Amino acid sequence: MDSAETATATFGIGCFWGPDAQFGAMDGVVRTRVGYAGGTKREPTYHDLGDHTEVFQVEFNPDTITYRRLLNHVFNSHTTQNQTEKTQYQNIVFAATKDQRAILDDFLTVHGLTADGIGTRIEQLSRFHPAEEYHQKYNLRSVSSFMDAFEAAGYGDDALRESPIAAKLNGYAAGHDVAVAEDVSTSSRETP
Ligand code: MHO
Repeated sequence: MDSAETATATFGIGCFWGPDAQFGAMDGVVRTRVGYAGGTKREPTYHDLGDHTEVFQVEFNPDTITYRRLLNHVFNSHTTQNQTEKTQYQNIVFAATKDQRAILDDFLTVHGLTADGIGTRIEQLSRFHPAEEYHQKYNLRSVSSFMDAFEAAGYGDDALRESPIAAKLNGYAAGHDVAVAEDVSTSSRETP
């Protein structure tokens, strides 16, 4: 799959390790990344986050899963009324484009919610700062046989983070159902 055919969505619903795996396992989610967003600090790091929040980013195939479906999962995966004071773990739903914002506004309306009436922050994404390599595909990293295989195949840190297969295996390692397509042998070969 070519990146040009995918769209990208970014959300914060607490520690980013969990949703990285949960959303990575979903049909239509092609790539995942975790990082920091929502603040203004220039070069946030895990130990020096400033005003940023832990977020996850999914690159998805809109023919298989829509932004609206992703919103559905996001709103089922957090409580809109209880916002934590800790900026690091706040719930934030980002819109990256005008189209996403229109879908988000409609989603809220359909569910009887308003941006001002919920604790969840509803914001325009300005910049996504990728997190350190050891936070990417966190669950996958604890399975040494998988990591050994990626290393043997020549994957570096960036390639692992951007790998569609690693996103699925990360979900699998966290215990999520990962659909295995029957036509897997005919899909294009992934190279790091
Ligand atoms: N420090 C917590 C959360 C990590 S998450 C990347 C833990 O060890 O579970 O914020």
